[in-house]
Amino acid sequence: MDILQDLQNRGLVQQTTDDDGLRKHLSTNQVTLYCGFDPTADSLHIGHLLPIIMLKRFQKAGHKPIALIGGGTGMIGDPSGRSSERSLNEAEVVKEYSNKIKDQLAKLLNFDSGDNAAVARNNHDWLGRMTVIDFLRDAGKHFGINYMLAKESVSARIEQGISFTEFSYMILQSLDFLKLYEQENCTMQIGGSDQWGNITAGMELIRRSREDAEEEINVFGLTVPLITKADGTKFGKTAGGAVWLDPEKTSPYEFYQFWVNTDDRDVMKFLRYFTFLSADELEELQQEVDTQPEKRVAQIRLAEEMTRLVHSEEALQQAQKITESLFSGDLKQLSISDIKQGFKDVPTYVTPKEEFGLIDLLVSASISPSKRQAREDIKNGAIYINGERQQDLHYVVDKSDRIEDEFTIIRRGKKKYFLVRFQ
Ligand code: 485
Repeated sequence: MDILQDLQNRGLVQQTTDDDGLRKHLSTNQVTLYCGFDPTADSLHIGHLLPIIMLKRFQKAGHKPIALIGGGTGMIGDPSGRSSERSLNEAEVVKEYSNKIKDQLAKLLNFDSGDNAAVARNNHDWLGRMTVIDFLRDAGKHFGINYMLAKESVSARIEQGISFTEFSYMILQSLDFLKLYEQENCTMQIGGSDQWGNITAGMELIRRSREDAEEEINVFGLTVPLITKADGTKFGKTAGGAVWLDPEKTSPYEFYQFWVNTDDRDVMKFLRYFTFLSADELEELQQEVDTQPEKRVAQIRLAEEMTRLVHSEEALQQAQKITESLFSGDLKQLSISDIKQGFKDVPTYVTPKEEFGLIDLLVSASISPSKRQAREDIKNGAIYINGERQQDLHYVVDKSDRIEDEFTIIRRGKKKYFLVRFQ
């Protein structure tokens, strides 16, 4: 099956500029394609994952991906999909973000795998050197104002207002496509559906600026769909905010849990979108969802595939160990690093006290609603300190109960965990 058909079957193609032309182009050439990432934060997030995996899919099919870091465009700000003007970051900040994002992309894409190894480029290398005269003479002349005003990224902002800076952004992204076309024979750009206008503007610039060259110009654009969820909430957001690819910002355990929590109605779609599982494997998982959804076999498989892909096999195993220990209440097998990951979002009570009577602690930390209830909880055997049941009403929580001299884990009932942090 050809790659485009596989992508279409998976529901991964929102739009292409020419389906038949692209299918032919991909079947007769090793195609160099690119996707751009602007360094607007110190990490990529889960919203970037689909285009990255898309690059990988093309690479697996023998084509050559370029990951473009927007060191130059990140200084300007893409208005696409945004209802208000962005605030600008300092040059050093953009540079620092660029380096971090480049390292993340290097981890995810094979930067050294033979003849179709992925490469990274940074558009600051050419945009940063361009003079304003060249910009206006060579690029600006090819862009009609009416054409630019008609682009969704601009027209959607007319009422609210848009600076000349963001208005001009599409010309910069177009210059990138032209540059990569001329220097690396890059003939295809991919991105999310908000990038359609910028991608087609680039194709237009390539055609216009190569008019005299009398070559046949075969360039293409492809966008991936916006990911929607059955419950209507936004994909990639949790109570704790965005799901980042940087393990320091979103731990592998949290990342794993994010996927495990996928709705039954979404899980097959996400497996098709994000994993490389075959049609047969997908079919088997579909059976699981249909016949015994409570086992969450598909969700667990999704979480495994994604955690392994973005982090590592070791990180996956750690995430699974934490998940099992928290579920069974057996905390003894957890290391300090496990505990820090697993308990990051658990309600935490901070106290300067050296020691605390258990009943008082349960009430002060809002673990039990009242002293009376706290006594009941202890007597009933519902209270666990660091995984061990404590039924002594007069128990005093002190230094000896602290893990790493810092915190104590209290559990009430089967699954409610709390942290007490001593300062
Ligand atoms: O030549 C290019 C220079 C910069 C870019 C693309 C080509 C970046 C692009 N303008 C952009 O803003 N992309 C977003 C980003 O960087 O966060 C997101 C898109 C999303 C998807 C993702 O990047 O909003 O649809 O393309 C990879």
